[in-house]
Amino acid sequence: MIENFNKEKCLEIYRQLKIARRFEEKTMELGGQGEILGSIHAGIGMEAVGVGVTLALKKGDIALKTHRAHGQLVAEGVDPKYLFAELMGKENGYNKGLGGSMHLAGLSGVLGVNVPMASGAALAFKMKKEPRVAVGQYGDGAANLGPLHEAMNMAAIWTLPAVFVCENNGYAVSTSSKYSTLLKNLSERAKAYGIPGETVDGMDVIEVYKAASRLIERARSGQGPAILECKTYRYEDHSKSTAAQKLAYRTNEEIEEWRKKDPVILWAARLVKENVCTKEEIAAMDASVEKTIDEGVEFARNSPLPPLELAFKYMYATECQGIPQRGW
Ligand SMILES: Cc1ncc(C[n+]2csc(CCOP(=O)(O)OP(=O)(O)O)c2C)c(N)n1
Ligand SMILES: [Mg+2]
Repeated sequence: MIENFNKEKCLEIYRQLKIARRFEEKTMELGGQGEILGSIHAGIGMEAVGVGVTLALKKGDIALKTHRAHGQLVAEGVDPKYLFAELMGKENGYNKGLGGSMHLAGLSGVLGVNVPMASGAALAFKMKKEPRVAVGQYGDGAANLGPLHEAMNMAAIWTLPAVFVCENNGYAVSTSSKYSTLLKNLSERAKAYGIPGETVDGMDVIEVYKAASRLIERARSGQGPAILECKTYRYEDHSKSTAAQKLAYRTNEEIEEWRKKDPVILWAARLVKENVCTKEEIAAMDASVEKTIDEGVEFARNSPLPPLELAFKYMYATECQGIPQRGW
């Protein structure tokens, strides 16, 4: 038993961390082979944040995620096979292959909008008197965008049921947060809105879960929003398109230090050390995750590409010179 989690739940948390990790690693591999076109932002190393937040949500709550959240979606229970199909541009994908990586449900490729969207959703929950909470996630780079502050302030003055989760991985593309803020902890900004702000070890799934569930339940009980900053790290370069940077803007020592805190490896080690499960049970879970990933890739590979007409079907504009009539 760790926290209030029995053995089954502890293993399920391990499955979520591991499948998030393997989904992203496989996605990068497929991208490198040219099987996934376009850019991919991998969150390898950051799994404890998405999984910890997911654990803290109740049915009906929503998490508006960043461009780096494939792993979190898989941990939430999204089927990897349809997600792989979407990333490969196949018709069986969640958006019929038309959206790709940055247009998945609950994800946005536009920085900082997740916080205004979360405040908007939280306002709707409050007006409808629904006991739901909206989580808005953002990075250390996005933390400096204007709309984010406006939306946090409005959430504060209207006591909205929202929690803002800052995934501080220390970099925005290749710019260290040392150059974009003078603050040690970005959660200190909460003071400016008159709301609570906390910083936790974002490599520890239980630390993230404990703080997130406390703040989410606080928001649900009508006490308003809060900021939760999770200090974390991404192992890969910013994206597939910037992989040529080869992490040159970091030191090897820094990378090594963070790898020692690997959230997937540490959780497995803790489960074994605290006699929650055996090494063999961890290995069996790894094999089961691998099977799900392999089957998902095969499903996506064997899925058809969407027909050409579909490219025009879901467009809002129905008339445009030179382009055939289209619409819903
Ligand atoms: C409004 C907006 N400006 C710029 C970009 C280009 N862009 C995409 S990700 C990124 C860096 C984001 O850094 P951070 O918020 O720390 O998130 P991370 O990528 O580290 O997860 C930038 C500048 C964008 N997508 N949206
Ligand atoms: Mg960042």
